[in-house]
Amino acid sequence: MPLITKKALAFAGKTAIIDPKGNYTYQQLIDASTQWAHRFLKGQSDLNGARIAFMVSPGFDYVAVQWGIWQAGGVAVPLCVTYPLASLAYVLEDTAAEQVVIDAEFEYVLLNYANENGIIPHLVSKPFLAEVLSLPSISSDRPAMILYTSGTTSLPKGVVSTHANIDFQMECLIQAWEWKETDRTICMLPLHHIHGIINVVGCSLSVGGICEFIPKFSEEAVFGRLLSGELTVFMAVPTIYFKLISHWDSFSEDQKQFVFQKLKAFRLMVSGSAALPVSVMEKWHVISGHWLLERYGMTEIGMAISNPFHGVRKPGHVGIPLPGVQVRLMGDEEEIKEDLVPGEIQIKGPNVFQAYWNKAQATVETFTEDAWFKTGDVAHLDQGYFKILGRSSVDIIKSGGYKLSALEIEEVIRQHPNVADCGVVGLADDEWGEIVAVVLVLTTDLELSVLNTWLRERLPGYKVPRKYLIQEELPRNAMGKVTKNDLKLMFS
Ligand code: MLC
Ligand code: AMP
Repeated sequence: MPLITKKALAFAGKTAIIDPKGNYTYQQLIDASTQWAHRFLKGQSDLNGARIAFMVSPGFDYVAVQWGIWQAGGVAVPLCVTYPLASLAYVLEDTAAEQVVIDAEFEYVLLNYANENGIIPHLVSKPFLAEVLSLPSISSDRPAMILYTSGTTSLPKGVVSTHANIDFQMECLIQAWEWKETDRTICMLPLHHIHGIINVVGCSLSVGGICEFIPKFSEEAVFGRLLSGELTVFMAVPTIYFKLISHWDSFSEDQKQFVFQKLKAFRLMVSGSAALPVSVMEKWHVISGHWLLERYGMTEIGMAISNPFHGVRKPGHVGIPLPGVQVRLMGDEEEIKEDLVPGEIQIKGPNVFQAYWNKAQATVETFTEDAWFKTGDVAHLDQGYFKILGRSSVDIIKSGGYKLSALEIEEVIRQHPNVADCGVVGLADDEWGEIVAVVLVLTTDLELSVLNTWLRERLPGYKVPRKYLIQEELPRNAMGKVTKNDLKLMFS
């Protein structure tokens, strides 16, 4: 039985969640999730690891469904609420989801597909009242969640985390960042990735705090809540800080003073999921009086490295290993111990995921022989602090905090009948970290707006290229391989 649902009992009468539909206590969360568990079980005693997908807007219903799946012994598969059907279908097929929960606003996207493909749909809009019976006892080594992440393979891989992984990932942040029952935070991040799921919602509800949700990020909505004087913790990706800073630039001097007073009162402000530019960290300090706490993580491992809650938060550095997480830097032959020598970050500990779903070979390949997880991120040490220098694969792009695979995007683009070949790269960008760009070789003329619309039906918006360049051919090296660095240069 997951720690989080057990802990919730201790805070039963307290407010847990505030979302656009209302305020909800921990008791309501427990009751609703118990109902969902029975709805999934349909009289069985245990789901025994069946995958239950859900396309539910961030808020009370999302958490109730997630806890319901866990209480019933299922594996939670959260779906991105902005995915086109093709991307949703990939996840549903790959996990062989048996049941899917669909929020009212997404019925038009998914209900027909579920019915046609033998997946039992549950509509959030249809109330359900079950007789409350006993629920299975779930050991912590059982799989709890599958999140999809893009990597060096073309199609996204499902990352299977156990209950023990998730509990540890939350516990180590609660300890390191001193989460408290009195904390109140806001979630505007998508809930198909760990940043929102573990760091924001999971930690907040594990300590009996209040988690507010806004359905979609906007600078106005987030500033509105930041200035309420009610929040204590704020976590976001660098792109969000960049956007908030741009918005703040338009404020009057009096408004800026007011903003400073309100933000200064926060207990903690965190940035992660992509490199935090030093300029953003410094400007946010002017705006709020806070040195943002930058940390480093990954879907497969939760958080691994963090600047200290107390102590120096070093700009441009991601900090020191979190409690209980082992981190090493590996060179070509041996572990690197000296400062300023680059190596791959490798991780060991109870935070590390169990396996890639149905990909035994990829799972084996991502671990060293002595069982360290290979992140593919390159860093060096600088007086005890890790500094991320880049990634070992040029095909991985981070845009707006999302990890994208150039290979996946290329494969989709190549399916267009007018495209002979293409090469996708990430270009450095102040706001998004990187933006997706593509060099196209066409068979016949093609309106780029037509291609863009075609791609939006097949890829989520954040994977669709922002820059296009048409060329006669792609640059290749002596081995005939497309040289991505030359592709990048074409855009400069
Ligand atoms: C959107 N736009 C982009 C873009 N995404 N432009 C360039 N690159 C991108 N990636 C453009 C759209 O075309 C549109 O422009 C405008 O921005 C608004 O689009 P939107 O879809 O409404 O975007 P918005 O809601 O503003 O999204 C920005 C965001 C979002 C930063 C809130 O990207 C986000 O939620 N990112 C967080 C992802 C996350 O949680 N990652 C964590 C992964 S876990 P126009 O011109 O059409 O209006 C992980 C591990 C760890 O990484 O360590 O945490
Ligand atoms: P994801 O696979 O979506 O979980 O993304 C994980 C990747 O995000 C890591 O492998 C890093 O490349 C990147 N990342 C996360 N946090 C940071 C950070 N603070 N600085 C630089 N890169 C980061």
